[in-house]
Amino acid sequence: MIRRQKTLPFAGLCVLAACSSDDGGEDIERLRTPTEVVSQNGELRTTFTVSDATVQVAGRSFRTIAYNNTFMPPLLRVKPGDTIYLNLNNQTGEPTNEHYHGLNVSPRVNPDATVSDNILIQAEPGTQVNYKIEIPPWHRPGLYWYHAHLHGLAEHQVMGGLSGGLIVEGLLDPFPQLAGIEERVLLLKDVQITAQGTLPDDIDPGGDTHRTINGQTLPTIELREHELQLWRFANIGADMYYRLVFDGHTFYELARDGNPHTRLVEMKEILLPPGARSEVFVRGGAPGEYELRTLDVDTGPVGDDYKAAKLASVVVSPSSGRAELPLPEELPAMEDLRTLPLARRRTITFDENTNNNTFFVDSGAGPLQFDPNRVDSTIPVGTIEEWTVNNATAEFHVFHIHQTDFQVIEINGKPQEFVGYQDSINVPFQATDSDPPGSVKLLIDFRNPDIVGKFVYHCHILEHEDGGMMAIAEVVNPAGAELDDLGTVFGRRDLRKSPIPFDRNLLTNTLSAFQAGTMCKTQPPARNSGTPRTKATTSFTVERIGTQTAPPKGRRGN
Ligand SMILES: [Cu+2]
Repeated sequence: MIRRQKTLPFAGLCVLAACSSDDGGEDIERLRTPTEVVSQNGELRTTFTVSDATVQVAGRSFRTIAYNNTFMPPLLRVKPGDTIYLNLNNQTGEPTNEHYHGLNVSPRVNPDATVSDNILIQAEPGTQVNYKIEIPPWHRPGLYWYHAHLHGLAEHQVMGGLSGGLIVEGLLDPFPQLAGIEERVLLLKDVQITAQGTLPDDIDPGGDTHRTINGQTLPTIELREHELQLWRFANIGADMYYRLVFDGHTFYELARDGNPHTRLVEMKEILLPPGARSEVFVRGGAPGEYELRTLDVDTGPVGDDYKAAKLASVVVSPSSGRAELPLPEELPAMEDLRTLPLARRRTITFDENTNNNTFFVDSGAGPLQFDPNRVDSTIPVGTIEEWTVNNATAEFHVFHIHQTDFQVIEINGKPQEFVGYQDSINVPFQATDSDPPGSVKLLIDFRNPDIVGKFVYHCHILEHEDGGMMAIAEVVNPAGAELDDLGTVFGRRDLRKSPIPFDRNLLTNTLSAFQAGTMCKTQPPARNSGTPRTKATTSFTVERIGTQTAPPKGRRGN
């Protein structure tokens, strides 16, 4: 179903025609909401065909791979309790897959051979994967996103366009007095385009880029004096940071990463690392034209310098004369995880070798590059854990964990007030070799039984993730300790509630797909050696599900 496009009448946009874009965009245009696909009767059904495509970005032709031939694919809208049936049909010459970023859902393969939010499965060229994502009825409302998450190709595929928005409805339900206020989805997606109209072979995250909102360059956003609007920002690009400001205005953040806050957080600027979302109220100031901008972000001595840039014009028109809607004073309570028993403390360290651009996570067994066949952290379901995430490098990294959320309790040793949860956090860099590493302390919630299985935590700067800065978490069910690998993949709960007969062949094929593949050689970081800026080499041998492939392998030890 395609939703209506809501626009405010506004005369005078033509006077803005003097605005020019150093990105090459020429047309002044209103911000558009992406095409929407909305769930019906508890189900959202759609097909994404991934194919070679020529799309228009910033007034240029860009040859890339895209979902359904569009740089900005549909915004998916679901309600808590809904099921997403997404058929990913891969018509390109390279493998791909789909991650449903931020959703608290199963990471497994379903008993009917559909796939839940499992990034260890991929669609080979010419094949498809049928995703079935069951969103629990208690799921927190907010802005999420989906994107390709194939180790070694994630940066290229996401920057090329394989990312879009996803909303779990209900964020404003606690505030009936705000029903019907204007809601703007602002999906920030940057892309580098060569003179030949393609992505660079070797993306330098700090290279010249086109910044778009909902795929548009320098759109115009309309707002009235005193009007309250909900702006929903998501950074759905590959590597870039944003530091958002709206000149002359204040943001009142009510949710982060799809997690409602316990109180509004007043902000003049929003730091939005790759993958993060921020949902804010804004109120129109005096009539006039303003800029929505991103400020300069320097990610550290060996990092990238993202230059300040205008992202949109905001035109505030005179008040409609209607009564001003007050900001909500009370937000629903959330559980402060500090009040719960702690099962375990861990230290996770991000490390890197800047000489050959290789990236590592130390989960307690030394600095290692990603290996899909190794479990780096085993976690009993039903627990809260405290993770100290260290950054032993001279640039920012972004800690993100799949399937769940966390509470940030300290940043560089400084206690943090509890205002809600998030799924991504910037980890400060180590200032000098003699300083302690940059550090964040998190309480991570592993209580949801739906998340039993294997999933990943990683740096969400996708260059770093592709270069090895990712690790596997396995949430296990101690009561199911006798389960073999099949049970671990599928989860005892699902086997019990499965409405279809147990199919051993299906399970075996899926398991072999799950186990196959040596994606990254594990090697320790060798500082000050190697050649500069060489991509980690990667091969892909994980098979799609549903085909007869390699014989099933035996049980692995952890
Ligand atoms: Cu990183």
